[in-house]
Amino acid sequence: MPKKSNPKTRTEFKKNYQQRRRNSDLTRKFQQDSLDEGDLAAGERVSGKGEMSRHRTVVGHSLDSTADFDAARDENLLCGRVLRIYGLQCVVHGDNDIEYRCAVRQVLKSISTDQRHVLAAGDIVDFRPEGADQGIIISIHPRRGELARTSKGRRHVLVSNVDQVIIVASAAEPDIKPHLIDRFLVTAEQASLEPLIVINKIDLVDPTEFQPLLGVYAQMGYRTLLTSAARNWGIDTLRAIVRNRQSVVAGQSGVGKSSLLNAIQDGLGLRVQPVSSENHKGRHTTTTAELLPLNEGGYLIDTPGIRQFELWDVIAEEVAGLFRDLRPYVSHCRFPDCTHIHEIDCAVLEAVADGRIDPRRYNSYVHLIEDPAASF
Ligand SMILES: Nc1nc2c(ncn2[C@@H]2O[C@H](COP(=O)(O)OP(=O)(O)OP(=O)(O)O)[C@@H](O)[C@H]2O)c(=O)[nH]1
Ligand SMILES: [Mg+2]
Ligand SMILES: [Zn+2]
Repeated sequence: MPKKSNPKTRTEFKKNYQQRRRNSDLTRKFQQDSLDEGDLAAGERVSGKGEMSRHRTVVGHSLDSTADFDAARDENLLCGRVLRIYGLQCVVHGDNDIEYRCAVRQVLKSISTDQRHVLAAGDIVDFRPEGADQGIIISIHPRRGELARTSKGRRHVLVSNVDQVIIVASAAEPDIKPHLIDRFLVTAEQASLEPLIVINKIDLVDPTEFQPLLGVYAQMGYRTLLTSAARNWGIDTLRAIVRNRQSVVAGQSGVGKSSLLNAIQDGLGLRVQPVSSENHKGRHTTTTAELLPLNEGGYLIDTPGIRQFELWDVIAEEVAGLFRDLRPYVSHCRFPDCTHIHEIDCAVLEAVADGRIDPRRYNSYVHLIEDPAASF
């Protein structure tokens, strides 16, 4: 868990302070706050009660100036990560390893207009604990990457601060579907998430069967791993990969995601069921995310809706650029709007013809363009 990185600093109230409180543009607010901090003369310190009342304290990248002022007097602020959200409440995993049920400070809520909720699972927040296990969220740290989808013109952040996505497929039962792996890869590329391709249930097949497929992915720079949750193969490696990172688990039903989670840490996969049924009461069932804290540090996310995140918000013209192996060729086609399917002088088609692009991967691309909503 990253510690709160920004020390408390004092800075002058802005003349237009009252107007700024009504500002609803999150990004602009972030920029303004960081500008304020930049304006600070080094070592500036103010003392005396009269002076105090005319200064405020900036904690991290707080979204609300009055909260900053309160925070100046609050020695007990804690930092933590939002595990899940339900209604107007959320559960925060504090740096002290205690889980707090938190409400979002009223003024913070009013800032949110473009998002359904000002908070997302995965957010790192400063909060004021109340009692043993409750608290009020005061500020949200800037996000480092987010998994979001746009519906009806609104961008909804499903989970923030994700480091990597673990794409789970199974060698058999159900049979491997490389097209589905490719779809997950496209989404991972679009969200700039580092993927890991896991082929589970390797105990059911001859592993050498999968070398050619995995070779193609490895050549593109993707990490791959063969596992068997049933036999405990590859689990130590997987555990090391997820340690101290925030990972989303993606993959078709039945491939063994929950089994892998349980192999990494006893009871982890089992925890998924009851908690996601809590989320089912909410209105946005398909888009709620939940972080599962790992004993050795880090978080896993295995939540319906998140694990089937294929192809949100991807536009056809962008798809070729999101295929790592097609990307180097797309700018060499004769037509700038080439779809790489039927055009003449298409650099992608030429690369397929002379074996520089794997034909199966190219097929995935064509399927994806022709049937973006294909179900598996
Ligand atoms: N032979 C074998 N079976 C496995 C392995 N991993 C999981 N299974 C079995 O595959 C079935 C599905 O496993 P789950 O872990 O529930 O799969 P899941 O991906 O979580 O499925 P959903 O929750 O529906 O998305 C169960 O019957 C498991 O016992 C494995 O490595 N080898
Ligand atoms: Mg499961
Ligand atoms: Zn082309």
